[in-house]
Formats: sequence, structure tokens, C-alpha cells
Amino acid sequence: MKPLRRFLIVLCTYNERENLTSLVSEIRRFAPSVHILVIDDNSPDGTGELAEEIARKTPGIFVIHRAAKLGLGTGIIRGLEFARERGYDFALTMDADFSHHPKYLPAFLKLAPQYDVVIGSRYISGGGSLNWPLWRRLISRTVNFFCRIVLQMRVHDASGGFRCYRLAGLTRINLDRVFSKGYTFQEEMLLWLHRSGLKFAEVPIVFENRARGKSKADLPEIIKGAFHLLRLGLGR
Ligand SMILES: Nc1nc2c(ncn2[C@@H]2O[C@H](COP(=O)(O)OP(=O)(O)O)[C@@H](O)[C@H]2O)c(=O)[nH]1
Ligand SMILES: [Mg+2]
Repeated sequence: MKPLRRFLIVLCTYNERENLTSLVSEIRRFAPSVHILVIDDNSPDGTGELAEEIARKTPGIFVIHRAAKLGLGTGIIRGLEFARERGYDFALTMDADFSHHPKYLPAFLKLAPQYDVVIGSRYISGGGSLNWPLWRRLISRTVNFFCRIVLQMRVHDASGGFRCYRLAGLTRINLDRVFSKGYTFQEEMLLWLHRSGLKFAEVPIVFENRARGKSKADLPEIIKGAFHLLRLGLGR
């Protein structure tokens, strides 16, 4: 008999109290058998305590608390390590603000067994962005242009964080080598995976701007991101 494939959803949270309860229940609705790991960076709004409360009531939900806001990238790496330690086959990362809607999970779960990385893509037919400010859309387009032309990545959406990784494929890269701590983790991670010759698929997703809570993508994060991308470009 084929062994059951095990999925872990990694949710990094910083001040997502208003989203977490409904997000977890929607994830469970669309993907009942997956486990969920919340990585909270000591959110001042009490997201971490709420996550504990949900985990106490629901099996298959785990929480890691980090002492301070240490960045989305390091949070995801922590999540991937947890998934590896616990013997999951796949780790799925998504934002915790409904921009990555759980309704797309079945498409990821279906494709995952045939690929090393499944990417939720805004820039293929059927995908898109809704209610996202023009400046965010421009930055996203520029970053993706850079990834295609300078970094020579053959994917349409290299900056989105809605992804499913086959954990066996990740052993081909050294996670300690990833230097982006924040948002550019997404591009950097994909670059190393791309160069190690893994098999990618893209599924269309419509990214919808958050309705609740605040974005953490501020100017310092964007400037840091630009430097990280230039560093990646120079390293070629
Ligand atoms: N644990 C943790 N989560 C973070 C951090 N920065 C952002 N996030 C989470 O990463 C996801 C994406 O962040 P968000 O603020 O929505 O960025 P945007 O969608 O690009 O505007 C959300 O689930 C955030 O709560 C961080 O430093 N630590
Ligand atoms: Mg968001």
C-alpha cells in the first residue's frame, strides 16, 4: 500500500489575531487532513496566545513562539525545519491574512506529488491581484521582471509566498546559505531551488489584499529587499 502523504501548512504570523481563527477553519474546510504550524513572533496583539488556544482545541495544530519579530524568511525556514524533523512529506507556506485563500489548497495538494515545488502564481492565466495598491503591483512586477531577466528564473511568479515544497527536494540546498531574512526570502529560496534543477509547477491564484489587520511590508523592508535582490544579481 502507498503510504499516506503528509502535508504541513506553515503560517508565519505577526499581528494576525483578526484573521487566525477563521483562516484555520477555512484551511480545515478545504484541506481537512493537513496539519498546521503557526510561527508567531511574539505579536503584541496576542496572536500567539490565540494560536495556543486554537491548538488546545484542535488536533494537528502546532505553535512555535519566537521571542521577537525575526522576519518572514527566517520564520519559513524554521517551519521547513520543523516539517523535516517531524517527517512530513510536503510543507506548504501561505500568508496568514487571507491574501492566499485556502480555496486554492486542493489544487496544490493535487499537483504536489508530481513536482518538487508548486508555486501559487499571480502572473499566469487565471491568476491575478485584487485591491492591491498600484505601488505594490509595480514593485511586484519589477521584482519578477528582474528575476526572469537578471536571475534567469523560468517561473512567472518568483515573489509570492503561496508555495508547496517537497521536503526531500529541499535537501539539495543548504538552508543556512539563505541570507534574506525578510520578504526576499521567497525569490532567493526559489533561485537556489531553480539552480539545483528541481521540478516546478505553477497554479493560478488570485492574491487579494488583506481585509483585516495591517501589512508588515514597510519601506525599510522594501529597501532591504532591493539590496538583497541586487546582491543575488551580482552573484551571478
Ligand atoms: N512570524 C512572522 N511573520 C511575519 C513577519 N513579517 C510578516 N509576517 C507574516 O507574513 C505574512 C505576509 O505579511 P504581510 O504583512 O501580509 O505582507 P504583504 O502581504 O506583503 O503586505 C503575514 O502572514 C504576516 O503576518 C515576521 O517578521 N515574523
Ligand atoms: Mg498580506
